[in-house]
Amino acid sequence: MNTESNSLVSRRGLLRTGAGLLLATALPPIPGHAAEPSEYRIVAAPGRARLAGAGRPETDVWAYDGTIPGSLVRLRQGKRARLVVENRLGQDTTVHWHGIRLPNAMDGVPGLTQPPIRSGESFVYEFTPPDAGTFWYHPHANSLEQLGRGLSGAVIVEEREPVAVDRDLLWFLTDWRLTDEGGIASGFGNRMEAAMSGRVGNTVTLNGRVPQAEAVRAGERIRLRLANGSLARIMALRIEGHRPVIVAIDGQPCDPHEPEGGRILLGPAMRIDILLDMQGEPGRHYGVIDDFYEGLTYRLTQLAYDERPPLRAHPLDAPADLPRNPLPEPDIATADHYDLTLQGGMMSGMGGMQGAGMMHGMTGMGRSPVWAVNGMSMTGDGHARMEPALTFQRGRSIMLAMRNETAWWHPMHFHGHSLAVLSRNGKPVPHRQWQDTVLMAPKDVVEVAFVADNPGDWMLHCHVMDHQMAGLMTVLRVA
Ligand SMILES: [Cu+2]
Repeated sequence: MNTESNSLVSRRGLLRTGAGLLLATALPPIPGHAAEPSEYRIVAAPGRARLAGAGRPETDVWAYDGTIPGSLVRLRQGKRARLVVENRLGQDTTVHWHGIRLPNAMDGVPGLTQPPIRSGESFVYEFTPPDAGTFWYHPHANSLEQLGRGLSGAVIVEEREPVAVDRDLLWFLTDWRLTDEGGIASGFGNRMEAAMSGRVGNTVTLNGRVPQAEAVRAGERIRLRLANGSLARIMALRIEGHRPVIVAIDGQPCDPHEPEGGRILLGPAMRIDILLDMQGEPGRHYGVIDDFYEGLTYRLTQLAYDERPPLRAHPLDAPADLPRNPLPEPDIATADHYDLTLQGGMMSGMGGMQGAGMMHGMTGMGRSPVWAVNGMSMTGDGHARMEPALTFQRGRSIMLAMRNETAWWHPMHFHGHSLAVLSRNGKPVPHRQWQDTVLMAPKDVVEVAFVADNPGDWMLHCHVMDHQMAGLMTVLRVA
């Protein structure tokens, strides 16, 4: 099998799905020109998209390069990237390159790491991605509305050597709350939702369309990159008749393993790469089911086998392991220990935010807080004068115990680092899992560790956007 030509084919296929590239100047990697940076020009502007398919009304969206999701940004591990973002939104924005370990000044948090990009202006992001994997990009300004109106896209950082699969697919999943007329429902920042599960919508798109089916062939091995770009919707995906193998979480390779109970749990902002050997029967269809919310099970899409005989008699023999990224291993024995406690929300048993000691450290703009981290509430998107909740000594190994004292799920995202997930509720977490977004169930206690090797002030926040805006956010400093 010629994996290089396969990966080139899928690269073109992926670029085609990000069509409408009038404004994008995506330069595909050129062999033999290693010194050339990967260069993109990305324009954030209002646009229109046919999310629900033919026969359904178009939706007014805000988009990167006029497409939902935005242009696929394809970078190479260890190779300099230059990303020019032009703002034509009519309001401030920034871009956060979610999960990529980059210099603080390139992290895209307005006030904290850069001035906001004013409408009509541009900002140049330049960094060298150290890790291969599946990442994404989105605004960190007026985040709830800008993300909720469509500003998001995937970043794929290619491994130095191609991975042995027949096809490399991306499913970028986005949840929308659409009106009957096809518009995006207003009411961003509803206080009741902010205190509960956040703005969960009514329409899920896959690569910008309400999905029908994914055409597959028996016998092929697919690397499927799942990314959840939703504001609040958590997903638990099952693939009928198949046994997916998780090979990477949040871009970081793990020991290949089947998901617990066959359900792939994917919180907002999380990415999971799976290897899928297509062992179904030619001509048959198999559902991909999301059953996270009780009573709200739906079929996301289906795998539609064509009639051709299997590509190969037995599943591909190549190992499922992806090459590891150069993450620094924390030294658990000598690590500095810290606690982060998530508080607030409805049914917290504390009368919402009336609990003792809450809100004393409130900073932020506008909205009053509903949530807190270690008794402090930082609301909004990030801004100047945020005092760090914790300060880590640069180069030290850090052990962080995160406690969810609330009655709600929270995908907790830390910028600028990947976290080794050690234990959950006292039980060791297997398969060497590293994450930048750790999904915490109600009352979960999760221990993570990392080396504080990236200097700067970094956001740590919930990626349910309503929760972030309403106070579930803080700053951690590496100095
Ligand atoms: Cu949350």
